[in-house]
Amino acid sequence: MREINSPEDLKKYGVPQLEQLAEEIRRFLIEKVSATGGHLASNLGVVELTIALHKVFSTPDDKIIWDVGHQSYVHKIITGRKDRFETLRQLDGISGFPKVSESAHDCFNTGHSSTSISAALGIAKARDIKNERCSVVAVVGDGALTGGLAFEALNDAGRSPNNLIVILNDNEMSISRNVGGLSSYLSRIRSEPFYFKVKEDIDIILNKIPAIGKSAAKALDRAKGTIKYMIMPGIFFEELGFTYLGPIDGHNLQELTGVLQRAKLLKGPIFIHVCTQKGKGYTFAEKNPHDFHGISPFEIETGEVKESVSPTYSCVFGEEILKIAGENDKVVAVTAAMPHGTGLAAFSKLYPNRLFDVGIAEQHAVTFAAGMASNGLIPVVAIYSSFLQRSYDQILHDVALQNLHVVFAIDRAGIVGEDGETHHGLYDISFLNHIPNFAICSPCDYSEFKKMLRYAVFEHSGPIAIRYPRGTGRMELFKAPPIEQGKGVIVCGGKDVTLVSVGNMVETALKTGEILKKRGISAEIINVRFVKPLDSRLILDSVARTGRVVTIEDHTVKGGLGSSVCELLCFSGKNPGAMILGFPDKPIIHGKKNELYEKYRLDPESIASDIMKFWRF
Ligand SMILES: Cc1ncc(C[n+]2csc(CCOP(=O)(O)OP(=O)(O)O)c2C)c(N)n1
Repeated sequence: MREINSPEDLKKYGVPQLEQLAEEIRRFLIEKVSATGGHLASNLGVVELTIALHKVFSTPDDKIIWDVGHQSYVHKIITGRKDRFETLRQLDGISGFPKVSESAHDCFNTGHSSTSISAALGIAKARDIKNERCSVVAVVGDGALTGGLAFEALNDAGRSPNNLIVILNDNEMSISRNVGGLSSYLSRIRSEPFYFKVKEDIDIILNKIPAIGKSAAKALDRAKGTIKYMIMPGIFFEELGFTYLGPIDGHNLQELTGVLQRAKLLKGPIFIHVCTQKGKGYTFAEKNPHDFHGISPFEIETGEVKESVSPTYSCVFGEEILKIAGENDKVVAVTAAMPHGTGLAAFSKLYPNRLFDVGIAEQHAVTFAAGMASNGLIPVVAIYSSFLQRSYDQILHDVALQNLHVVFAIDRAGIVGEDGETHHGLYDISFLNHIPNFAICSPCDYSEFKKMLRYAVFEHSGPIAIRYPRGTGRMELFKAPPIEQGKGVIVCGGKDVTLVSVGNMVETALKTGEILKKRGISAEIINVRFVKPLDSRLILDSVARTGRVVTIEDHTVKGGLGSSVCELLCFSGKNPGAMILGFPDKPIIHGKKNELYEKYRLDPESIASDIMKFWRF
């Protein structure tokens, strides 16, 4: 690929050379992402848009905010990080999302959807208050536009006097096909043969129609409004207060640079509707943009993923919930734009009327589920831990205070690996732990997971969350008794130290116990199963026997299992001193999961050594 070490390098090129550059960047992306894994299809779709942005605007002075940020690879390539692409998403390598700490060209960190317009408006306001001059551009996908936060920001930005450019990258896809009324509206605009020039023509033609008399003038005004409404693309955004430009072919550099230059000169909030193709330029990704949205390392020639794929927790959830739905037709499933990621694809085929994909709208998903529960259904809401953060108030106010029977299937709980700090599911226990009426449990293997799901749907009443990790787990770690609310199990007896763990960390605790055994220390291992309510009796009795307690969790040390056990010990008046093991109270970087466990001393070897040191065994 030609030398592009900063945006200045491409400013000297004309459109034909930029088109060649686009091809080179596509080849580069395919080669690099095939080795590291990452978000390929979204990036292939924005190659020309990103080049055009850097041709017309000048970062870091001008600000570009990438919504979600998974499509920022081309921006990274252009802004001096090309040579670090082998390290993409690897431990100590460059992130898969914009990071202010990584480059001055990244002005705002993203990772979760629908934040860009709010952030851009804030940056524009600050610019104007400080009397600075720069352009501020938010790039938001049509999927991200389904998030409520994006609507809140459009509503505010549209009536703001500040210069701000919002670019809608409309590829008709979220991770799966996009959903909802706005998406249908955008599709209609896409299929209209209008371009922004036409809009001006409409205005000119309408203004030329003469009106005779006052009432005729009024009627004509109304008629003009209706005509405009029917035929003008983007009227929705115009009505919000934006100047709408589009739709634009997002792979035509001539058109793109033209419209961006025009937008740069216009005043007030501007909305540019750019149409792109997800996966553009790589046949496998074009045909299957969903699979190439976020992909593991793959063979370029065949598009096949390199590693063998064994069933994950999400798959087990998908299979079991399908069986459960077959047994009770009140069971419905809700996803916020992740039917595949959460394992609900088969459910959507078999029970299309009982699966609700609400778009990237986690808040709505939860209150919507609360509504269904209040009217007699049993909703199972499957959302990744980090995205559930969005729904805190809906969980508390709409579900828990009314004690509604909503089952939360919290996928990707714990560290997720390469997606890094914005995506780690490290906070769900702490924000659910103090919500009244809520139960929180976590399975240590697939067998326990299926039992917990059945328990949650058929036996529990009130809100309950089951948290489970990204990736694969064991079929059956040990023969487990049936699930009982708030009851844990001792999986291995011992006399020197009590290891209290939950979920995937039960296996870590068992391995730690084996290492300790070889060093002459006998550990009692408890799988608490429920973080809330906690099996106080089981823990206190064990600690009374061993005199030492260690908690191990795939979660931040603040407000999780460890905090609950400490509270228990304090309130019981028998506090022997405890070791609380989990992730520290700071952002956790990206890298492979096992590398991160080792880095943060949550692998069995490190835990065993730290226990030995702590109690001077
Ligand atoms: C709050 C939140 N929910 C879910 C996701 C997972 N997610 C990442 S990208 C994406 C789809 C985004 O679609 P779009 O904005 O159209 O971008 P595209 O990939 O199509 O370019 C989703 C659902 C997220 N990042 N944040």
